[in-house]
Amino acid sequence: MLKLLIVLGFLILNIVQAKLYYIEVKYPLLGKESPPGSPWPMPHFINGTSDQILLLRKKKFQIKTNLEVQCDIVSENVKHYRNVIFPPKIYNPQRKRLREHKYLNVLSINIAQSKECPKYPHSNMDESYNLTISSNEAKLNANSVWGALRGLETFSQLTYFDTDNKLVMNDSTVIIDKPRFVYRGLLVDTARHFIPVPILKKQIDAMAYHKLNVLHWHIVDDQSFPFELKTYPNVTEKGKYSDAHVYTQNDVKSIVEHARLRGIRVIPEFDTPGHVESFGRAFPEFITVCWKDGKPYQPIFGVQGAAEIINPTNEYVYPVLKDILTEFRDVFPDEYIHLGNDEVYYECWKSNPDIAKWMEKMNFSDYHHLQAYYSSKLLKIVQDLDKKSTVWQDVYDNGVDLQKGTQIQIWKDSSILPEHGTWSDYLNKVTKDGYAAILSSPWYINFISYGYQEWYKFYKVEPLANFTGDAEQAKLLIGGEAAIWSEYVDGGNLDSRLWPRLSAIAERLWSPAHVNDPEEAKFRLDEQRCRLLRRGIVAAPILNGYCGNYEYG
Ligand code: CP6
Repeated sequence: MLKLLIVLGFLILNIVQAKLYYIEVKYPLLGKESPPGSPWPMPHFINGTSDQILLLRKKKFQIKTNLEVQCDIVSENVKHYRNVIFPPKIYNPQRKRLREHKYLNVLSINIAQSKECPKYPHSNMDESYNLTISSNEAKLNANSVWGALRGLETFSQLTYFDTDNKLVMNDSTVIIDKPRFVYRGLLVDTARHFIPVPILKKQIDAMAYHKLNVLHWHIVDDQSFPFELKTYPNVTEKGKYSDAHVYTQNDVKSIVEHARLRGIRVIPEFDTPGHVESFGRAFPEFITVCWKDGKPYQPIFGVQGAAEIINPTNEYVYPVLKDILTEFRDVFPDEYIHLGNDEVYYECWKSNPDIAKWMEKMNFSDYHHLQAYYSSKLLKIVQDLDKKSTVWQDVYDNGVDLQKGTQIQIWKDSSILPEHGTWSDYLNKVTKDGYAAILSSPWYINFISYGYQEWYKFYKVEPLANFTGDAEQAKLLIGGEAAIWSEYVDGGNLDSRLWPRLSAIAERLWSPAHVNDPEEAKFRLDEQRCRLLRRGIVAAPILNGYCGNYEYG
């Protein structure tokens, strides 16, 4: 009897252990910590009430819309999300029949503005939506097509593969969602290293997976000028790294088009009067001659800390810049152009005796006046082109009088540049003066360190933590922008530098402020990382790197 009990006990123990082993090895992160199908970024409101599971079948599942006009933004995304939801590579359900199951056969998209197909995403598009999943039908309601796009993304994230490799979704989910900030951007720098067109397009897709909506294209800088200029082909000729490292205007248009379909604006930056070494190769006469020990010398980029900088007293500069900005206007449809105006080192201007004489004539006592003179002229050019400007904060810091519509991007912080104030101080000041501000300082994703995962730091940033203004003033903080300065980045390592670190920032900018616990977020972020792998983005690992039935590479 005792023997029998021992044998039985041993058997039971074995079975339990085997079961535990199965759970641990096959699904180490599923279960309580990481509900499959959890969305990223977290919606404003989400409520799941059922353990019931719905099955989706590629041949039967339909996406319907109420649109009364042809709208490529919607039809293109219905197609795109079908491919995302039913990836050909891994959709291989076992034929095993479940006795009790329900199917989800339809997603009905209802867009309130059913007669409108907007052409381009813009600064105040309505991205709100709500989504209800119930047996047989899922409903996605939005005011505009932009909300429909964001809702389609969330819908796609609610699907997952169950243990039998069947594509499923939990029944009875309700989501009400809207962005916290209207401006959710990424700066890519294609001047330090060129990034091939297909890789940029892939990043645009990945941005849409995170509901990001602005691509700030820092297209030219000191190191190279990869933008095809038709009015001054010599600038591209002398400024490019090689023939292969040029974005033709058709390339640019195809990128803008790709972004448009994903609800992403493309804001180009033509950074002057500093950061112009590559531009200056075709126009050496526009570059300030610096003086040292009573002698003129042309600054050589990077030598003795010198940087080439445009000479604002040369009146021939402005018509050329106007032509170039006109070309920018013609290929970039967004309402904003970024004028840079950062890191203007006055030393060279100060050393030049001709500039000193000119300043005397103009009654300028301070070199801030010279930058103000230059910046105002460029702001006027952009205004005359019917565009609005974004500038780096330096323009504001130097006291330039700016039109109220101008957006100011905050990039300085005492933690990286000890001589400066904190980003919160700058935010307080800029918005107090009535300007719209975009926060970038805490989100340089090109910086890497060792010993901890940087996404925690990016995630924990609370843009309004030290905000001193009232609610009206807070509205002027329109959002944030991560930056991937590309001194050490090109198409080869961009995926894993951007993702999933940028995912953390995307949640900060979309989700309510109270969604800020990294210990909760890490499981969802790990899921999101697996989702990115399945979608062809080689994102870096967060937890143990295990992604169920999916292997990367
Ligand atoms: N390039 C350009 C850069 C930076 C800026 N402009 C930059 C400098 C220092 C830090 C981060 C970015 N690499 N054109 C300033 C906006 Cl810490």
